[in-house]
Amino acid sequence: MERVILHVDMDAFFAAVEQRDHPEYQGKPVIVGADPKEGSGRGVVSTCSYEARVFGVHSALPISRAYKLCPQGIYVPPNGKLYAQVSKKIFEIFYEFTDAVEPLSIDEAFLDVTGSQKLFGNGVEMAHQIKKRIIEKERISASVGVAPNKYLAKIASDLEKPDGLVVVRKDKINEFLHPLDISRLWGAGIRTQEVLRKMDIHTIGDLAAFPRDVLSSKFGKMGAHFYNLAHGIDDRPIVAGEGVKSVSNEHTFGRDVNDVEQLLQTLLWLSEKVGYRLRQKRLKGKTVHLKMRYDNFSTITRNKTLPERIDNTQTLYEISSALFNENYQRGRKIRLLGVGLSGFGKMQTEQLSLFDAQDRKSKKLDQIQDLLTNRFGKKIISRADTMPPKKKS
Ligand code: TTP
Ligand code: MG
Repeated sequence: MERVILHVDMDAFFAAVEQRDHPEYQGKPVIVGADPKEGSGRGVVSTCSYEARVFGVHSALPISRAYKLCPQGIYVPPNGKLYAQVSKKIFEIFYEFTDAVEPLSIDEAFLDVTGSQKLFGNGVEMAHQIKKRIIEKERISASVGVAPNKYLAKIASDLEKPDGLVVVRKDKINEFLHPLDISRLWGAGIRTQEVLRKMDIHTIGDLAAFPRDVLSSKFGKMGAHFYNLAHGIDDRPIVAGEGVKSVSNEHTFGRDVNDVEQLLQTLLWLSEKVGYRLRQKRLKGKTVHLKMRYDNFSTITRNKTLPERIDNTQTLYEISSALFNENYQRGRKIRLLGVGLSGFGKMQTEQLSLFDAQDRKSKKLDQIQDLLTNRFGKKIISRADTMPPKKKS
């Protein structure tokens, strides 16, 4: 049976919640993040409304830069608790349609709705219903991609943001994929994109014209992966908790980085993402993994096994940053960082199956609550403060 995968992602999530609760912010550039202190503030933009994006403001931009681009913006500190509550409500809506929900972050999930079609209609109908339910219940908008696999669904949800709904039909995969720029290729950072462009590959369609073995000889393991994606092939299942061997997140920098503070901040962000997913899946693991790829593509992986299983952001960050400090060759530029956890043990997977579906659902939903406590809580703030001062590089 052909799979039906939805990727749902809220539009300008934190900013949308602020605009909902403050009607006077509606239609205005709202920037959620650090205090700009009239241009001299430190810290970054968490997110901003689409009205602010036209000024060039975006997530992770230094708040001082945002202030220069958009001094008339409405600057709002993040209200983590509130966003976690809204997230919980949105995930409740997802679980109305299927149990196969794979959370990617606070505002984003994959849903495998293949088996739900008898009850709720086809994928497109469910996408409409989910968007409608979210607006009715939470009065904010989501964008949804409907496709036969995760890769296509994730691209689709992003294409017509905000308030988008893009469907990729199986017989139209090439039409959908081929015109897209190769920056949409998963796993291809700026450097790989440059190499591809030198080979005169600018779109996914250009890439699809290359035989698999040519791509493999040029890009090694990644070559076969690129080939599959260019043909719209992605068989990865939705991982709702059971049967997970490891949970990891990677980040490829737009520009290679040798600034230790920025690298550590990225490790923190990745640890938060991994921790969040672990708690969502009620998984605790023993072995923390760090992956570092230098600008010449040499890749180092290191791991440390702990005496006890963990699932918290703080330990993930402490261990991954210690591995980083022990192994990073100062001054060298890094193109990719990754943090992961494995060693979940058999017990846990067995325990999972002891809960019935309803119980699993409510437990998962409860755990969403802790994400932003971690993100904005005291621990993170004090950890950020103990980071080394920014070096000039
Ligand atoms: P995103 O889904 O990446 O962004 P978004 O929902 O604000 O906007 P879009 O319409 O493009 O999806 O992230 C979800 C939330 O996570 C976002 O509202 C704020 C938070 N976030 C950060 O705090 N820092 C970041 O660097 C990013 C990317 C997101
Ligand atoms: Mg979003």
